[in-house]
Amino acid sequence: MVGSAWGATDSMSVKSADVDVVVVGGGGVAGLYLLYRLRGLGLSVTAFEAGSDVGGTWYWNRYPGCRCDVDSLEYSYSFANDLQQEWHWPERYGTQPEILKYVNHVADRFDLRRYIQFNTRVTSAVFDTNSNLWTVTTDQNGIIRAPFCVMATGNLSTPRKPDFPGIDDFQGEWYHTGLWPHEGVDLTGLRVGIIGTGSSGVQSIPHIAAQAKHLHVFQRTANFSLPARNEPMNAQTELTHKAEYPVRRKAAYDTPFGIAGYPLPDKSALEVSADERDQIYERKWEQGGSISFLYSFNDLLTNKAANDTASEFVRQKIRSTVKNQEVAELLAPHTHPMGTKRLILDTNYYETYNRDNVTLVDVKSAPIEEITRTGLRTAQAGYELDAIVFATGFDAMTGAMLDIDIRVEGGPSLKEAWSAGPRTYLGLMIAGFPNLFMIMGPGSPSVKAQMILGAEQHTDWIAECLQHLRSRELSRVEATAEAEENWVIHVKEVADSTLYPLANSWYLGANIPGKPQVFMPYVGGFGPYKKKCDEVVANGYEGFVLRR
Ligand code: N01
Repeated sequence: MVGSAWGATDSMSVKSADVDVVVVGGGGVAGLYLLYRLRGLGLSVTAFEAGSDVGGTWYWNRYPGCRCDVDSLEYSYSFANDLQQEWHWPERYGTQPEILKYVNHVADRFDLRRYIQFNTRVTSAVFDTNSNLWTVTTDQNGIIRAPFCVMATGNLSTPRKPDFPGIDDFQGEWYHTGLWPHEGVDLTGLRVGIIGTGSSGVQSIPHIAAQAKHLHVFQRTANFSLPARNEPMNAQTELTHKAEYPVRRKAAYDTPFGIAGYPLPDKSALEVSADERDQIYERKWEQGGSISFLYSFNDLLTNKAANDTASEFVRQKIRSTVKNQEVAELLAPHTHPMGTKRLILDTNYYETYNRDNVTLVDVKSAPIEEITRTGLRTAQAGYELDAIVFATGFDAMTGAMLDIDIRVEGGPSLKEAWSAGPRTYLGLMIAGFPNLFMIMGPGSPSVKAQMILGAEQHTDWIAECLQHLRSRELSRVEATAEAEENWVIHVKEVADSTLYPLANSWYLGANIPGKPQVFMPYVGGFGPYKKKCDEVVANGYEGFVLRR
């Protein structure tokens, strides 16, 4: 028994706690900062991590070409100035190995590994209202009790397992991009098929094409992808950025996506002439990056006619890059407005279709029917393959939490509470589940903001909340049903005022058969969201009940 904070006095009912806080998903970028912050408050913490080491998403996603789509100088922790000044990012966008190296460095530098139990998956978390304790059980037969539990389980951490008929009979090797073998995969000289053209597929396709004897890309829905324009880190850019770090990090909190340095547009795409519009798009296209392109005008995500101009610009770029116009037309997206599914950043994606060893197969018109012993068969033809890569995505935002049996004794499980879709207050807590926090849960900006900044903001909020409780000898915090209901309505209203719901995206849960379709991220902007979180605290934790 530790109970350094809540178990310390007789007046508290939590004396049998093993630790103050259990963190589920301790090895990811959020989990590590939680450990740093909570240990800094003098709280005892144990974290569980399914992976054998730190890294979270960057530990699991090791497919060829994997890199971040946010500039590396931005996609990094802001909590320690020494760290951000000393770390050198070699390229504009961090590669997966580079980011993993960075996360490992952070874990070592702040001595965080000692609090993490690796290779351990949490299977259940049950709250007992009498003792005020979460009992957390793991697949290693571990049981630990703590008054508080934080889910840092990640938004894109539950790979969508391929369930194609016949997969077990396939005689070649198959891989999922989100569970890529650590030792790497040599596809040299092989006949490879890849299913899926989201970010993971688009990033890996040029790399796999360079190795494979032949690559068949099985595309169901074409996506919008923009050039990343990756390059070696420019020394002057790095110097200036680092000098401005304190100002930029502060400013980022007040921006729509948690990233500073992009002036907000003040014009509609429909306010300017077609020539001027194309010049602006052209400039952004050359600069690379998704936020910059989305900031071409102020209404690309809210006005369909405005968005049509940007969507068509990208389609034209595809037509002018891909030599075979039938292939170009298949690659040109028509199913959703640009930006309403996660915009992809690529390097040489469309150019790859000009290679002789790459064939695009439309599996919308002729769906994949089965995996065979020697390849796969669509409704139209059979394909002989030595290896299949599934870039089929994730059960996003709720998958990891719903894989755990979370419940309050005598009450409904989380699965039951979320049977019609996730419901949260601020994406931080859930009514009916006391002392259970989430990092970037549904209803928070989460995947629509720079995720490391999002993790820091949520962690800071939780840490301050715990400190507030401890200083007042309180032991329980819970979101009210009313605050949750109002927030759920607000999140939906905000989403409905944009074009996002027009896409069948994983933001909506549309990629998982049977998943309730609820728009999950908060798209009102990171700035307004943070302001709301701060106001809630300033108003005495408005919408929460705090008690002994
Ligand atoms: O997954 P996805 P992802 N038959 O869901 C197809 C982040 N990320 O791993 O659209 C045929 O986007 C599916 O087709 P459709 C980023 O936030 C970031 O690529 O459902 N096809 C789709 O094409 C991203 O958005 C980075 O019709 C099937 C694809 O599989 C998120 O992770 C890098 C199918 C899945 O695309 C997820 O990206 C990588 C079937 N039965 C990922 N089932 C960076 O930082 C599914 N598909 C750059």
